[in-house]
Amino acid sequence: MKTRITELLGVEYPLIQGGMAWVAECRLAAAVSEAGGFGIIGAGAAPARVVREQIRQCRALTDKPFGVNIMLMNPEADIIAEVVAQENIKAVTTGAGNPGKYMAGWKAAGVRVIPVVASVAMAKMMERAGADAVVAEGMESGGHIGSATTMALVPQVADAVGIPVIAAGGIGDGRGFAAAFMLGAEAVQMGTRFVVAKESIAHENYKKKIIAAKDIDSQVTGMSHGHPVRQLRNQMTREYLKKEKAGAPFEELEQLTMGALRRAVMEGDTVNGTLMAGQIAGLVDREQSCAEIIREIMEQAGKLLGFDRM
Ligand code: TUI
Repeated sequence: MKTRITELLGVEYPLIQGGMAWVAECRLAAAVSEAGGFGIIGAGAAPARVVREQIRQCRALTDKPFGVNIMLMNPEADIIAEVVAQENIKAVTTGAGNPGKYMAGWKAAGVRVIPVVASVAMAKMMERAGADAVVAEGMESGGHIGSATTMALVPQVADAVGIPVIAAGGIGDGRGFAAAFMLGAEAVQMGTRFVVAKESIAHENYKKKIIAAKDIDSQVTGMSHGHPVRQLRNQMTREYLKKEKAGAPFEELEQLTMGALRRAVMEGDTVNGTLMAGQIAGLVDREQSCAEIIREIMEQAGKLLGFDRM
């Protein structure tokens, strides 16, 4: 299936894997790219040295194109931005901030730039700054979110910019894929469904929680201090939200979440860890290989959108 995004990224399918901190390391990214999607290494909070190693390991696992996501609150974001330019990466996506200051360097190095945005204003600003595409990410997503839903955000961003739009947030199967295209998207980005992929290194306990999750099992913490994060409800979120409601200072709340994503992903701490996941977790019901996930989604979407072969 051809869209401006498959052309831009040199991939078979317009299906991108989210740059999830800790989860999106080289094995997941390589498996998604091998299956015809666009795999992404999520730099998250990792130091630049680790990101470079991950890129090189990914290259050893696949000769297909893949990308890197830079979480702009990473203290080493400036160095990681350089690493991406040096390592001849096909495309970079960014999250949790404005990548404007890196744009010229990436463009000069031939890296495609795809900022994740949560508003029309940010999408327009990124287009003016030279972005090749944007990911319009709705608040159904896991992790750090904006306030607009995917259903409302995607068509408004698609109308506001001329560059291609990738929809994210609440998409977990071929129906979500097809719906995103109806809204004007030319690709989708999925995170939660890939957390439970066979090739995902997320701890078994984390995967089980996503598989067991129902539609309304996620909660948003940190709204009061401007860093809303969607995750599955557990003892930590209950405690956090109780404290947040009582007006606890940011520093006290931060104590609860320090290192908590790593504890969830790597150690399987489902009680005090941060189990980032989107609202679509309720739809995700089993562990499959990336190839199976992508084949299933493209078949279902193909039928709905009226393509024989996607
Ligand atoms: O970045 C994400 N999702 C993330 S990042 C992350 S790591 C983290 N861990 C703990 C607390 C906070 C973060 C986990 N999930 N998605 C992309 C995204 N970007 N969503 C929303 C935004 C965004 C928000 C504001 C993009 C730009 C923006 O602009 C602000 C500005 O600087 O103008």
